[in-house]
Amino acid sequence: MFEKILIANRGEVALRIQRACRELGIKTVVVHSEADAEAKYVRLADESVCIGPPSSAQSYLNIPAIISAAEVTDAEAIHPGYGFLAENADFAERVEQSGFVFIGPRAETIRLMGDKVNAKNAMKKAGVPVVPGIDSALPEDPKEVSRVAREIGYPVIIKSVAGGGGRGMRIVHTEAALFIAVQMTRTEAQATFGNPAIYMEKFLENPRHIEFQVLADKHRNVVYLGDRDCSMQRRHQKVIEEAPAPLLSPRLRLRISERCAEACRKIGYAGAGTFEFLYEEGGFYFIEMNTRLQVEHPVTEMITGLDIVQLQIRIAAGEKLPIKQRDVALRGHAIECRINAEDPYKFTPSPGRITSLHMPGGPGIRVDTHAYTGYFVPPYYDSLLGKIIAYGDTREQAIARLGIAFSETVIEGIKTNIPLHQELLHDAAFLRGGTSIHYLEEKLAKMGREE
Ligand code: MV4
Repeated sequence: MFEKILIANRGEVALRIQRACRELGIKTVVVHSEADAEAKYVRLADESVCIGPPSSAQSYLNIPAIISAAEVTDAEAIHPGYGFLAENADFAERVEQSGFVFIGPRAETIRLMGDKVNAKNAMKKAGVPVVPGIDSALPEDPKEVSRVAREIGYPVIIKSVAGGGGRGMRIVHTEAALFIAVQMTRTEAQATFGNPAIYMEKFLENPRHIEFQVLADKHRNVVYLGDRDCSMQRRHQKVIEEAPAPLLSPRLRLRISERCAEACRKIGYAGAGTFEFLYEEGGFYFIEMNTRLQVEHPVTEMITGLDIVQLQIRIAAGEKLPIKQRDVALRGHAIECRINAEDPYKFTPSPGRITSLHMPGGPGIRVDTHAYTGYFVPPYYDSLLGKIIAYGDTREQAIARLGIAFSETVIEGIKTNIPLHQELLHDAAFLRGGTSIHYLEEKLAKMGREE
């Protein structure tokens, strides 16, 4: 096992990774920007290195500075967390070339999944159901493009090959709108990702977002840890996630899980991974694979009793998975509410000093946050302050516990989205479960809170 790990991230996930290291007896180094010098996880780490000014580009995305920090502190491995450099294949490659272990899949795997057309083709070949569409980037010839669109059938969606996570997409309903949309998406793809390649899929009008968590070691052992429903979102920012996905047939869950595990074996996947699907009318359609730890990993930890971050570290160290599939039991229900420092109605960021903070506790409640009374939320980064996660024997119990948790929670000095969560906990459609990816935006529009 490693003696020392460098954490190349900030905020609640830096603290989460630190807790996993501590339990494994591993020393921690955190890198931080000038804006995060006072952060709790920086003080709690065994060592810390300031790697640059507040802007992410000059700190958390500064590859040479992070590798130098690993060198001077004699760390053996680097955990990238989520966001920032977590899915940057060049970073993973440079970490390994510098003699450190990257805690995540091989650079080659990250690169494969970063190309969304290659990822889809690899999954299709491995028996995972994918969204209908073309299996290569779109050609230049407008006649060919309109032939492809007719073949798929309108509405279609045009996406960037190098995109993902909802950036650089366009829905097209008619042939008349096709060429302009293709041109605009290409231009945007070039500007945003430095790669003009785009592809086309059938547009699914009212799906749910359901993802499957897997863990694979470097010895071809794979386990699946069930699914999560992340449909409650606004502008591609998830708000609530839960495991297992409500109202899903156990047979279908098992079938898709096994396909995902088989795909991992086929591509030699190693590490924690998430298969993202759209689910519509009883069918699953793969869209993307995430090759990192996800923000919402705690709901899976709560229903499996496993520590995904510790397992990531053990896999990176070359250990065999300590569990077989038959040892994995999904029990109960877990729901995570993301707490953001933002206006609950306008969604504008709300940085500043937290003058008072009380977090909930009690049966079935887990709080992952780096915030504390007196903490200054810097304006430079994502507004995620932490997560409140509730576990229950049933979905109803998890929801009831979330209600109690919010009644205990106090965050003063900044605005948070807690009022939105409290409203959603009483929403009839949420209580039924199984709402689509459009539900929250439509609800907000009806309440007159958007546009
Ligand atoms: C789609 C889609 C409908 N049909 N693909 C958005 C994020 C990126 N990961 C894929 N996304 C979508 N792809 C087809 N063929 C609808 C979305 C989508 C979405 C997906 C998951 C969660 C939230 C979403 C919000 C808007 C659109």
